[in-house]
Amino acid sequence: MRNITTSDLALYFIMGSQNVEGKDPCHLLSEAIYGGITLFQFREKGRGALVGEERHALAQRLRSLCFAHGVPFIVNDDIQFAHRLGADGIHLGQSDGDPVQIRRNHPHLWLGVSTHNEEEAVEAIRIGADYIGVGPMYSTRTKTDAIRPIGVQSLGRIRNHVGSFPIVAIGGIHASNVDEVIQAGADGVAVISSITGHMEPRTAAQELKDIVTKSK
Ligand code: TZP
Ligand code: MG
Repeated sequence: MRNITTSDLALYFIMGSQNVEGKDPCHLLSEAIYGGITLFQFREKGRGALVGEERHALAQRLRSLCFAHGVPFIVNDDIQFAHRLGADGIHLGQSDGDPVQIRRNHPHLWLGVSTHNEEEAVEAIRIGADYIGVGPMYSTRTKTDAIRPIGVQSLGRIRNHVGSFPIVAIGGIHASNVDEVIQAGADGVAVISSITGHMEPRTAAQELKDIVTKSK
């Protein structure tokens, strides 16, 4: 895989079947793609998440959609699964797997790491992450075990610490707060519910993308 760029992070869409509220995940993703998302993360996790063959079948369909449209496809947490799907990358939380070993064994995969402060950010860069997630920016109902929001001030401090290293901000991000997140130093925004929960996911993605582009 080519190196990640900050434009890949502009509108980073995350979804699993547990996020779609009865909608068709493939339709939702294709609408989001037509709306201009720049990257997709498959995150099948939490209450009602699919497992086994059902999870694999859904992931394959979403992976094919991304491939057909040239949208990078990243898998949350599970390196074996990422490998099996031919994913472009893997995203790890602070307590998921062994990022050093994953970096070593899968040099061609993009590696993203969730971080919450300067120390975690510096450590992620040291071990060879390609980008960091920073958040939660605001309160979110989507991730029930999320830590309390760290806010845009913390994002700004992390940005000052890491120079131009690629950062995507996450957590409770909607059209109304994208601008301040970008102003605080994020290269892009990672969202779930502001696209999956919108009546028109394509319009939602277009609007978010537009604000990211204009805020830079
Ligand atoms: N990690 C930190 S907050 C979050 C994740 C996966 C959930 C983001 O969902 P939403 O709906 O965009 O707040
Ligand atoms: Mg994780």
